[in-house]
Amino acid sequence: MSLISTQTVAEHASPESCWIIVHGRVYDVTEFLPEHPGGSKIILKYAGKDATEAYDPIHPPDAITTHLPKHKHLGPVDPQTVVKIERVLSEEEKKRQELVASRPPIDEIVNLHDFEAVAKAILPPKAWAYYSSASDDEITIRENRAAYQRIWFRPRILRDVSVVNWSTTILGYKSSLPVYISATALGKLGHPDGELNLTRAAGKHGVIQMIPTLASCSFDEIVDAAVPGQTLFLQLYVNRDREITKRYVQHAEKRGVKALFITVDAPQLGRREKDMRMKFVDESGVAKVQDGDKNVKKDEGVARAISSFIDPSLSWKDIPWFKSITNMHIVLKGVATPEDALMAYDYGLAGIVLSNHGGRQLDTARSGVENLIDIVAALKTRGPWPNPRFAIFVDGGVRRASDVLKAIALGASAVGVGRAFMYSFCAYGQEGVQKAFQIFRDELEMNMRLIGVRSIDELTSDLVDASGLHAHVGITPTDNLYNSTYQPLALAPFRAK
Ligand code: PPY
Repeated sequence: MSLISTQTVAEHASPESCWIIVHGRVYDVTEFLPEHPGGSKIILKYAGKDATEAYDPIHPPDAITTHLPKHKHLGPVDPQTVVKIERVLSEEEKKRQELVASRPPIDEIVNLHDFEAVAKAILPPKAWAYYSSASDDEITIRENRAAYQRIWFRPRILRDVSVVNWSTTILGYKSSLPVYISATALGKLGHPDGELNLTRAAGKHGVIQMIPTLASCSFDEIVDAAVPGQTLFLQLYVNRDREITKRYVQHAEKRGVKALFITVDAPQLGRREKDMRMKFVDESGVAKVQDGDKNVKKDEGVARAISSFIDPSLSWKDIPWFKSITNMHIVLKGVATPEDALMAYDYGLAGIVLSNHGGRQLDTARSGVENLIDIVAALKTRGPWPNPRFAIFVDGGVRRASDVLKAIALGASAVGVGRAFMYSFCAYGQEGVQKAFQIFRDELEMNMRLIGVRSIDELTSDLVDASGLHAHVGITPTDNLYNSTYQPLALAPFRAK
Protein backbone atom coordinates (compact mmCIF):
# COMPACT_ATOMS: atom_id res chain seq x y z
CA MET A 1 0.00 0.00 0.00
CA SER A 2 1.45 3.37 -0.96
CA LEU A 3 2.16 5.98 1.64
CA ILE A 4 0.10 9.17 1.84
CA SER A 5 1.81 12.46 2.55
CA THR A 6 0.51 14.81 5.22
CA GLN A 7 0.29 17.48 2.50
CA THR A 8 -2.19 15.31 0.58
CA VAL A 9 -4.20 14.75 3.76
CA ALA A 10 -4.27 18.51 4.37
CA GLU A 11 -5.97 19.01 0.99
CA HIS A 12 -9.03 17.16 2.36
CA ALA A 13 -10.06 19.54 5.10
CA SER A 14 -13.69 20.35 4.34
CA PRO A 15 -17.14 18.82 4.81
CA GLU A 16 -17.04 17.91 1.09
CA SER A 17 -13.88 15.88 1.51
CA CYS A 18 -12.71 15.16 5.02
CA TRP A 19 -9.69 12.99 5.76
CA ILE A 20 -8.15 12.48 9.17
CA ILE A 21 -5.12 10.67 10.54
CA VAL A 22 -5.53 8.31 13.51
CA HIS A 23 -2.57 6.28 14.80
CA GLY A 24 -0.56 6.87 11.64
CA ARG A 25 -3.29 5.83 9.20
CA VAL A 26 -5.44 7.96 6.96
CA TYR A 27 -9.24 7.66 6.88
CA ASP A 28 -11.81 9.27 4.62
CA VAL A 29 -14.63 10.18 7.03
CA THR A 30 -16.61 12.45 4.68
CA GLU A 31 -19.66 10.20 4.52
CA PHE A 32 -19.38 9.30 8.19
CA LEU A 33 -19.63 12.96 9.30
CA PRO A 34 -23.44 13.04 9.73
CA GLU A 35 -23.40 9.67 11.51
CA HIS A 36 -20.73 10.47 14.10
CA PRO A 37 -22.40 10.14 17.52
CA GLY A 38 -20.43 13.17 18.75
CA GLY A 39 -21.55 15.29 15.78
CA SER A 40 -19.64 16.32 12.66
CA LYS A 41 -18.22 19.54 14.11
CA ILE A 42 -15.71 17.84 16.32
CA ILE A 43 -14.34 15.75 13.42
CA LEU A 44 -14.17 18.78 11.14
CA LYS A 45 -11.93 20.44 13.70
CA TYR A 46 -9.34 17.82 12.74
CA ALA A 47 -10.12 17.65 9.01
CA GLY A 48 -6.88 17.26 7.07
CA LYS A 49 -4.92 16.72 10.30
CA ASP A 50 -3.85 14.18 12.87
CA ALA A 51 -6.78 13.55 15.25
CA THR A 52 -5.15 10.85 17.38
CA GLU A 53 -4.76 12.87 20.54
CA ALA A 54 -8.41 13.92 20.61
CA TYR A 55 -9.61 10.52 19.44
CA ASP A 56 -7.81 8.36 21.97
CA PRO A 57 -9.46 9.07 25.33
CA ILE A 58 -13.01 8.73 24.06
CA HIS A 59 -12.81 5.89 21.53
CA PRO A 60 -11.54 2.36 21.79
CA PRO A 61 -8.62 1.98 19.32
CA ASP A 62 -10.70 -0.19 16.97
CA ALA A 63 -13.74 2.13 16.80
CA ILE A 64 -12.71 3.80 13.56
CA THR A 65 -11.74 0.59 11.79
CA THR A 66 -14.94 -1.21 12.76
CA HIS A 67 -17.26 1.69 11.91
CA LEU A 68 -15.76 2.81 8.61
CA PRO A 69 -16.10 0.58 5.55
CA LYS A 70 -12.77 -0.88 4.33
CA HIS A 71 -12.55 1.29 1.20
CA LYS A 72 -12.44 4.40 3.43
CA HIS A 73 -9.26 3.14 5.12
CA LEU A 74 -6.88 4.95 2.80
CA GLY A 75 -3.57 3.64 4.14
CA PRO A 76 -0.54 4.63 6.17
CA VAL A 77 0.71 8.17 6.35
CA ASP A 78 4.21 8.80 5.00
CA PRO A 79 6.32 9.26 8.15
CA GLN A 80 8.85 11.35 6.16
CA THR A 81 6.21 14.03 5.72
CA VAL A 82 5.14 14.23 9.34
CA VAL A 83 6.31 17.45 10.95
CA LYS A 84 6.81 16.99 14.67
CA ILE A 85 5.25 19.92 16.46
CA GLU A 86 6.64 20.87 19.82
CA ARG A 87 3.62 20.96 22.10
CA VAL A 88 3.28 24.20 23.97
CA LEU A 89 1.73 23.52 27.33
CA SER A 90 -0.74 25.99 28.76
CA GLU A 91 0.05 27.48 32.15
CA GLU A 92 -2.83 25.47 33.58
CA GLU A 93 -1.48 22.22 32.12
CA LYS A 94 2.02 22.98 33.42
CA LYS A 95 0.62 23.53 36.89
CA ARG A 96 -1.35 20.31 36.62
CA GLN A 97 1.72 18.33 35.63
CA GLU A 98 3.62 19.77 38.60
CA LEU A 99 0.80 18.63 40.84
CA VAL A 100 0.94 15.14 39.33
CA ALA A 101 4.66 14.98 40.02
CA SER A 102 4.27 16.14 43.60
CA ARG A 103 1.24 14.12 44.60
CA PRO A 104 1.46 12.33 47.96
CA PRO A 105 3.32 9.01 47.95
CA ILE A 106 0.83 6.14 47.75
CA ASP A 107 1.74 4.94 51.28
CA GLU A 108 0.11 8.08 52.59
CA ILE A 109 -3.24 7.08 51.16
CA VAL A 110 -5.31 5.64 53.98
CA ASN A 111 -8.85 5.53 52.65
CA LEU A 112 -10.78 5.67 49.38
CA HIS A 113 -11.67 9.33 49.82
CA ASP A 114 -7.97 10.13 49.59
CA PHE A 115 -7.82 8.78 46.04
CA GLU A 116 -10.68 11.02 45.11
CA ALA A 117 -9.01 14.09 46.59
CA VAL A 118 -5.80 13.37 44.66
CA ALA A 119 -7.74 12.68 41.45
CA LYS A 120 -9.64 15.93 41.79
CA ALA A 121 -6.37 17.83 42.17
CA ILE A 122 -4.53 16.27 39.24
CA LEU A 123 -7.14 15.39 36.62
CA PRO A 124 -7.61 17.64 33.60
CA PRO A 125 -10.75 19.72 34.33
CA LYS A 126 -12.78 17.99 31.59
CA ALA A 127 -12.02 14.55 33.00
CA TRP A 128 -12.89 15.58 36.56
CA ALA A 129 -16.11 17.20 35.33
CA TYR A 130 -17.15 14.10 33.39
CA TYR A 131 -16.31 11.61 36.13
CA SER A 132 -17.57 13.51 39.14
CA SER A 133 -20.68 15.03 37.63
CA ALA A 134 -24.13 13.83 38.57
CA SER A 135 -27.52 14.89 37.30
CA ASP A 136 -29.45 18.07 38.02
CA ASP A 137 -28.98 19.22 41.63
CA GLU A 138 -26.76 16.24 42.50
CA ILE A 139 -29.11 15.26 45.31
CA THR A 140 -29.01 11.54 44.57
CA ILE A 141 -25.23 11.28 44.43
CA ARG A 142 -25.11 12.77 47.93
CA GLU A 143 -27.96 10.58 49.13
CA ASN A 144 -25.99 7.52 48.01
CA ARG A 145 -23.49 8.34 50.76
CA ALA A 146 -26.01 9.66 53.25
CA ALA A 147 -28.15 6.52 53.10
CA TYR A 148 -25.30 4.37 54.43
CA GLN A 149 -24.90 6.81 57.29
CA ARG A 150 -28.53 6.27 58.33
CA ILE A 151 -27.83 2.57 58.87
CA TRP A 152 -26.27 1.68 62.20
CA PHE A 153 -24.62 -1.51 63.37
CA ARG A 154 -25.93 -3.83 66.12
CA PRO A 155 -22.63 -5.64 66.76
CA ARG A 156 -22.48 -8.99 68.52
CA ILE A 157 -19.72 -9.82 70.99
CA LEU A 158 -17.67 -12.77 72.21
CA ARG A 159 -17.87 -14.76 69.02
CA ASP A 160 -14.21 -15.75 68.53
CA VAL A 161 -13.32 -13.65 65.55
CA SER A 162 -9.66 -14.64 65.44
CA VAL A 163 -10.10 -15.82 61.86
CA VAL A 164 -12.30 -13.79 59.51
CA ASN A 165 -12.85 -14.47 55.82
CA TRP A 166 -14.41 -11.98 53.43
CA SER A 167 -14.07 -13.95 50.22
CA THR A 168 -17.32 -14.94 48.53
CA THR A 169 -18.87 -15.98 45.24
CA ILE A 170 -20.59 -13.61 42.84
CA LEU A 171 -23.04 -15.33 40.45
CA GLY A 172 -21.18 -18.51 41.34
CA TYR A 173 -17.69 -17.12 40.56
CA LYS A 174 -15.01 -16.81 43.23
CA SER A 175 -14.21 -13.33 44.39
CA SER A 176 -11.61 -12.37 46.97
CA LEU A 177 -13.81 -9.44 48.03
CA PRO A 178 -17.58 -9.05 48.40
CA VAL A 179 -17.10 -6.16 45.99
CA TYR A 180 -16.85 -6.05 42.19
CA ILE A 181 -15.54 -3.29 39.95
CA SER A 182 -18.56 -1.64 38.40
CA ALA A 183 -18.47 -0.21 34.89
CA THR A 184 -17.29 3.38 34.45
CA ALA A 185 -16.69 4.81 30.98
CA LEU A 186 -13.80 6.62 29.29
CA GLY A 187 -10.95 5.52 31.54
CA LYS A 188 -8.28 7.14 29.37
CA LEU A 189 -9.57 10.59 30.22
CA GLY A 190 -7.98 9.95 33.60
CA HIS A 191 -4.97 7.70 32.90
CA PRO A 192 -3.18 6.61 29.70
CA ASP A 193 -3.77 2.91 30.46
CA GLY A 194 -7.48 3.48 31.15
CA GLU A 195 -9.47 0.41 32.16
CA LEU A 196 -6.43 -1.88 31.83
CA ASN A 197 -5.34 -0.61 35.26
CA LEU A 198 -8.45 -2.25 36.66
CA THR A 199 -8.10 -5.47 34.71
CA ARG A 200 -4.48 -6.00 35.71
CA ALA A 201 -5.09 -5.17 39.38
CA ALA A 202 -8.21 -7.35 39.46
CA GLY A 203 -6.28 -10.26 37.90
CA LYS A 204 -3.63 -10.04 40.59
CA HIS A 205 -6.15 -9.89 43.43
CA GLY A 206 -8.99 -12.18 42.36
CA VAL A 207 -11.52 -9.38 41.99
CA ILE A 208 -14.23 -9.37 39.31
CA GLN A 209 -14.37 -6.51 36.81
CA MET A 210 -17.43 -5.43 34.86
CA ILE A 211 -16.20 -4.20 31.47
CA PRO A 212 -17.99 -1.03 30.32
CA THR A 213 -19.47 -0.80 26.81
CA LEU A 214 -17.97 2.69 26.65
CA ALA A 215 -14.48 1.82 27.82
CA SER A 216 -11.62 3.80 26.27
CA CYS A 217 -9.73 0.54 25.75
CA SER A 218 -11.23 -1.91 23.31
CA PHE A 219 -13.11 -4.91 24.66
CA ASP A 220 -10.46 -7.27 23.31
CA GLU A 221 -7.58 -5.29 24.80
CA ILE A 222 -9.23 -5.64 28.20
CA VAL A 223 -9.90 -9.36 27.83
CA ASP A 224 -6.33 -9.87 26.57
CA ALA A 225 -5.00 -8.16 29.70
CA ALA A 226 -6.78 -10.65 31.97
CA VAL A 227 -4.91 -13.61 33.46
CA PRO A 228 -6.14 -17.15 32.70
CA GLY A 229 -9.25 -17.91 34.72
CA GLN A 230 -9.92 -14.27 35.62
CA THR A 231 -13.65 -13.60 35.82
CA LEU A 232 -15.01 -10.74 33.75
CA PHE A 233 -18.55 -9.43 33.43
CA LEU A 234 -19.81 -7.06 30.75
CA GLN A 235 -21.97 -3.96 31.10
CA LEU A 236 -24.16 -3.41 28.06
CA TYR A 237 -25.65 -0.32 26.51
CA VAL A 238 -28.14 -1.65 23.99
CA ASN A 239 -27.56 -0.27 20.52
CA ARG A 240 -30.42 0.92 18.29
CA ASP A 241 -28.98 -1.53 15.79
CA ARG A 242 -29.66 -4.89 17.47
CA GLU A 243 -27.30 -6.69 15.10
CA ILE A 244 -24.41 -4.69 16.57
CA THR A 245 -25.55 -5.61 20.08
CA LYS A 246 -25.93 -9.27 19.16
CA ARG A 247 -22.43 -9.43 17.66
CA TYR A 248 -20.97 -7.66 20.69
CA VAL A 249 -22.72 -9.92 23.21
CA GLN A 250 -21.87 -13.12 21.37
CA HIS A 251 -18.26 -12.05 20.94
CA ALA A 252 -18.07 -11.37 24.68
CA GLU A 253 -19.46 -14.80 25.49
CA LYS A 254 -17.00 -16.43 23.11
CA ARG A 255 -14.18 -14.62 24.83
CA GLY A 256 -15.23 -16.04 28.18
CA VAL A 257 -17.23 -13.22 29.78
CA LYS A 258 -19.52 -14.74 32.38
CA ALA A 259 -22.37 -12.30 32.89
CA LEU A 260 -24.15 -9.55 31.02
CA PHE A 261 -25.28 -6.52 33.01
CA ILE A 262 -27.80 -4.67 30.85
CA THR A 263 -28.08 -1.00 31.81
CA VAL A 264 -31.78 -0.18 32.11
CA ASP A 265 -31.73 3.22 33.80
CA ALA A 266 -30.44 5.30 30.90
CA PRO A 267 -32.91 5.44 27.98
CA GLN A 268 -31.74 9.03 27.83
CA LEU A 269 -28.66 10.40 29.48
CA GLY A 270 -29.16 12.53 32.63
CA ARG A 271 -28.21 16.20 32.51
CA ARG A 272 -24.84 16.37 34.21
CA GLU A 273 -24.40 20.09 34.34
CA LYS A 274 -20.77 20.12 35.44
CA ASP A 275 -19.93 18.04 32.37
CA MET A 276 -22.24 20.05 30.08
CA ARG A 277 -20.57 23.33 30.99
CA MET A 278 -17.16 21.95 30.05
CA LYS A 279 -18.24 21.58 26.46
CA PHE A 280 -18.56 25.34 26.20
CA VAL A 281 -15.26 26.36 27.66
CA ASP A 282 -12.70 27.03 24.95
CA GLU A 283 -8.92 27.22 25.37
CA SER A 284 -9.08 30.74 26.80
CA GLY A 285 -11.44 29.56 29.51
CA VAL A 286 -14.31 31.62 28.11
CA ALA A 287 -17.74 30.07 28.49
CA LYS A 288 -19.17 29.81 25.00
CA VAL A 289 -22.58 29.08 26.43
CA GLN A 290 -23.06 32.84 26.65
CA ASP A 291 -22.00 33.90 23.19
CA GLY A 292 -25.14 32.84 21.38
CA ASP A 293 -23.35 30.59 18.87
CA LYS A 294 -26.24 28.73 17.24
CA ASN A 295 -23.95 25.93 16.14
CA VAL A 296 -22.95 24.94 19.65
CA LYS A 297 -25.35 22.34 20.92
CA LYS A 298 -26.08 23.65 24.38
CA ASP A 299 -27.12 20.41 25.97
CA GLU A 300 -23.97 18.38 25.63
CA GLY A 301 -20.93 17.45 27.60
CA VAL A 302 -18.55 14.58 26.99
CA ALA A 303 -21.25 12.06 27.89
CA ARG A 304 -24.21 13.36 25.91
CA ALA A 305 -22.02 13.83 22.87
CA ILE A 306 -21.47 10.10 22.55
CA SER A 307 -24.72 8.66 23.81
CA SER A 308 -26.92 8.81 20.74
CA PHE A 309 -26.44 5.13 19.89
CA ILE A 310 -28.28 4.00 23.04
CA ASP A 311 -31.76 2.67 22.26
CA PRO A 312 -34.54 4.33 24.28
CA SER A 313 -37.09 1.84 22.93
CA LEU A 314 -35.58 -1.00 24.99
CA SER A 315 -38.38 -2.80 26.85
CA TRP A 316 -39.31 -5.98 28.70
CA LYS A 317 -40.25 -7.43 25.31
CA ASP A 318 -36.53 -7.55 24.46
CA ILE A 319 -35.64 -9.79 27.40
CA PRO A 320 -36.53 -13.11 25.71
CA TRP A 321 -34.38 -12.01 22.75
CA PHE A 322 -31.38 -11.46 25.02
CA LYS A 323 -31.97 -14.88 26.54
CA SER A 324 -32.07 -16.35 23.03
CA ILE A 325 -28.72 -14.86 21.96
CA THR A 326 -26.60 -15.72 24.99
CA ASN A 327 -26.12 -18.27 27.74
CA MET A 328 -24.37 -15.77 29.98
CA HIS A 329 -26.11 -14.81 33.22
CA ILE A 330 -28.30 -11.79 32.50
CA VAL A 331 -28.60 -9.12 35.17
CA LEU A 332 -30.52 -5.83 34.92
CA LYS A 333 -28.48 -2.87 36.13
CA GLY A 334 -30.54 0.04 37.40
CA VAL A 335 -33.59 -1.49 39.07
CA ALA A 336 -35.24 0.70 41.72
CA THR A 337 -38.62 -0.76 42.68
CA PRO A 338 -40.08 -4.04 43.98
CA GLU A 339 -42.42 -4.10 40.96
CA ASP A 340 -39.51 -4.23 38.51
CA ALA A 341 -37.47 -6.53 40.73
CA LEU A 342 -40.32 -9.05 40.68
CA MET A 343 -40.62 -8.74 36.91
CA ALA A 344 -36.90 -9.42 36.52
CA TYR A 345 -37.30 -12.46 38.75
CA ASP A 346 -40.35 -13.68 36.83
CA TYR A 347 -38.54 -13.25 33.51
CA GLY A 348 -36.04 -15.80 34.79
CA LEU A 349 -33.08 -13.42 34.95
CA ALA A 350 -30.06 -14.09 37.15
CA GLY A 351 -30.26 -10.92 39.17
CA ILE A 352 -30.58 -7.17 39.46
CA VAL A 353 -28.37 -4.26 40.43
CA LEU A 354 -30.10 -1.73 42.64
CA SER A 355 -28.45 1.32 41.19
CA ASN A 356 -29.17 4.91 40.31
CA HIS A 357 -26.14 5.06 38.00
CA GLY A 358 -24.01 6.82 40.57
CA GLY A 359 -26.53 9.64 40.80
CA ARG A 360 -26.00 10.45 37.12
CA GLN A 361 -29.49 9.67 35.82
CA LEU A 362 -32.77 10.48 37.62
CA ASP A 363 -32.03 13.01 40.33
CA THR A 364 -33.84 12.48 43.63
CA ALA A 365 -34.06 8.79 42.86
CA ARG A 366 -33.60 6.87 46.11
CA SER A 367 -30.38 5.09 46.95
CA GLY A 368 -29.89 1.45 46.02
CA VAL A 369 -29.39 0.44 49.62
CA GLU A 370 -32.71 2.01 50.64
CA ASN A 371 -34.51 0.21 47.82
CA LEU A 372 -32.90 -3.03 48.94
CA ILE A 373 -35.17 -3.26 51.98
CA ASP A 374 -38.46 -3.20 50.04
CA ILE A 375 -37.09 -5.33 47.24
CA VAL A 376 -35.87 -8.13 49.51
CA ALA A 377 -39.27 -8.08 51.23
CA ALA A 378 -41.00 -8.40 47.84
CA LEU A 379 -38.79 -11.25 46.67
CA LYS A 380 -39.51 -13.17 49.87
CA THR A 381 -43.08 -13.46 48.60
CA ARG A 382 -41.72 -15.63 45.76
CA GLY A 383 -40.26 -18.27 48.08
CA PRO A 384 -37.34 -18.97 50.42
CA TRP A 385 -34.73 -16.23 50.56
CA PRO A 386 -31.80 -15.97 49.83
CA ASN A 387 -32.52 -17.65 46.55
CA PRO A 388 -29.47 -19.16 44.82
CA ARG A 389 -30.99 -18.51 41.39
CA PHE A 390 -31.44 -14.75 41.87
CA ALA A 391 -28.84 -12.26 43.12
CA ILE A 392 -29.30 -8.70 44.25
CA PHE A 393 -26.40 -6.30 43.90
CA VAL A 394 -26.22 -2.73 45.10
CA ASP A 395 -24.00 0.09 43.88
CA GLY A 396 -23.62 3.81 44.47
CA GLY A 397 -21.74 5.72 47.15
CA VAL A 398 -19.74 2.79 48.53
CA ARG A 399 -16.50 4.11 50.02
CA ARG A 400 -16.04 1.99 53.13
CA ALA A 401 -16.09 -1.70 53.99
CA SER A 402 -18.74 -0.80 56.55
CA ASP A 403 -21.00 0.27 53.63
CA VAL A 404 -20.38 -3.09 51.97
CA LEU A 405 -21.19 -5.02 55.14
CA LYS A 406 -24.42 -3.06 55.69
CA ALA A 407 -25.66 -3.79 52.16
CA ILE A 408 -24.84 -7.48 52.49
CA ALA A 409 -26.50 -7.69 55.90
CA LEU A 410 -29.64 -6.25 54.31
CA GLY A 411 -29.67 -8.89 51.56
CA ALA A 412 -27.21 -7.91 48.82
CA SER A 413 -24.96 -10.65 47.41
CA ALA A 414 -22.16 -8.21 46.69
CA VAL A 415 -21.63 -4.55 46.10
CA GLY A 416 -20.44 -2.63 43.02
CA VAL A 417 -17.84 0.11 43.27
CA GLY A 418 -17.29 2.34 40.24
CA ARG A 419 -15.91 5.82 40.81
CA ALA A 420 -13.74 4.95 43.82
CA PHE A 421 -11.70 2.39 41.83
CA MET A 422 -11.57 4.73 38.87
CA TYR A 423 -10.20 7.56 41.00
CA SER A 424 -7.63 5.16 42.44
CA PHE A 425 -6.17 4.54 38.97
CA CYS A 426 -6.49 8.18 37.94
CA ALA A 427 -4.31 9.01 40.93
CA TYR A 428 -1.84 6.09 40.98
CA GLY A 429 -2.50 3.74 38.03
CA GLN A 430 -2.69 0.00 38.63
CA GLU A 431 -0.90 0.37 41.97
CA GLY A 432 -3.69 2.67 43.11
CA VAL A 433 -6.34 0.04 42.38
CA GLN A 434 -4.32 -2.59 44.24
CA LYS A 435 -4.03 -0.25 47.19
CA ALA A 436 -7.81 0.32 47.08
CA PHE A 437 -8.32 -3.46 47.31
CA GLN A 438 -5.92 -3.55 50.27
CA ILE A 439 -7.85 -0.78 52.01
CA PHE A 440 -11.08 -2.74 51.54
CA ARG A 441 -9.40 -5.84 52.98
CA ASP A 442 -8.08 -3.97 56.03
CA GLU A 443 -11.42 -2.33 56.67
CA LEU A 444 -13.33 -5.58 56.14
CA GLU A 445 -11.13 -7.44 58.59
CA MET A 446 -11.54 -4.81 61.29
CA ASN A 447 -15.26 -4.25 60.76
CA MET A 448 -16.11 -7.94 60.61
CA ARG A 449 -14.31 -8.51 63.91
CA LEU A 450 -16.04 -5.55 65.49
CA ILE A 451 -19.47 -6.65 64.26
CA GLY A 452 -18.84 -10.23 65.36
CA VAL A 453 -18.96 -12.09 62.02
CA ARG A 454 -16.39 -14.50 60.64
CA SER A 455 -17.64 -14.90 57.09
CA ILE A 456 -19.82 -13.11 54.59
CA ASP A 457 -22.70 -15.58 55.02
CA GLU A 458 -22.89 -14.71 58.73
CA LEU A 459 -24.00 -11.18 57.83
CA THR A 460 -27.67 -11.06 58.68
CA SER A 461 -30.18 -8.24 58.99
CA ASP A 462 -30.23 -8.38 62.80
CA LEU A 463 -26.70 -6.93 62.74
CA VAL A 464 -27.92 -3.59 61.45
CA ASP A 465 -30.49 -1.03 62.47
CA ALA A 466 -31.96 0.39 59.29
CA SER A 467 -35.05 1.80 60.97
CA GLY A 468 -34.05 5.36 60.08
CA LEU A 469 -33.18 4.60 56.46
CA HIS A 470 -36.50 5.70 54.98
CA ALA A 471 -36.52 8.93 56.98
CA HIS A 472 -34.97 11.39 54.55
CA VAL A 473 -34.10 13.98 57.11
CA GLY A 474 -30.70 15.40 57.82
CA ILE A 475 -29.93 13.94 61.19
CA THR A 476 -26.73 12.20 60.16
CA PRO A 477 -23.32 13.61 61.04
CA THR A 478 -21.73 15.63 58.24
CA ASP A 479 -19.59 13.50 55.94
CA ASN A 480 -16.57 15.75 56.00
CA LEU A 481 -14.24 13.53 54.00
CA TYR A 482 -16.71 13.27 51.15
CA ASN A 483 -17.90 16.84 51.26
CA SER A 484 -14.40 18.19 51.01
CA THR A 485 -13.87 16.51 47.63
CA TYR A 486 -17.25 17.37 46.14
CA GLN A 487 -17.71 20.92 44.99
CA PRO A 488 -20.91 22.91 44.73
CA LEU A 489 -22.36 23.21 41.24
CA ALA A 490 -20.67 26.14 39.55
CA LEU A 491 -22.26 28.84 37.45
CA ALA A 492 -20.70 29.49 34.04
CA PRO A 493 -18.17 32.32 34.38
CA PHE A 494 -19.35 35.83 33.40
CA ARG A 495 -17.29 37.77 30.92
CA ALA A 496 -17.04 41.36 29.83
CA LYS A 497 -18.55 42.21 26.44
C1 PPY B 1 -22.16 7.61 32.22
O1 PPY B 1 -21.47 8.58 31.88
O2 PPY B 1 -22.89 7.64 33.18
C2 PPY B 1 -22.12 6.39 31.47
O3 PPY B 1 -22.75 5.46 31.83
C3 PPY B 1 -21.29 6.27 30.30
C4 PPY B 1 -21.76 6.99 29.14
C5 PPY B 1 -20.86 7.79 28.54
C6 PPY B 1 -21.25 8.45 27.42
C7 PPY B 1 -22.50 8.26 26.90
C8 PPY B 1 -23.38 7.45 27.53
C9 PPY B 1 -23.01 6.81 28.65
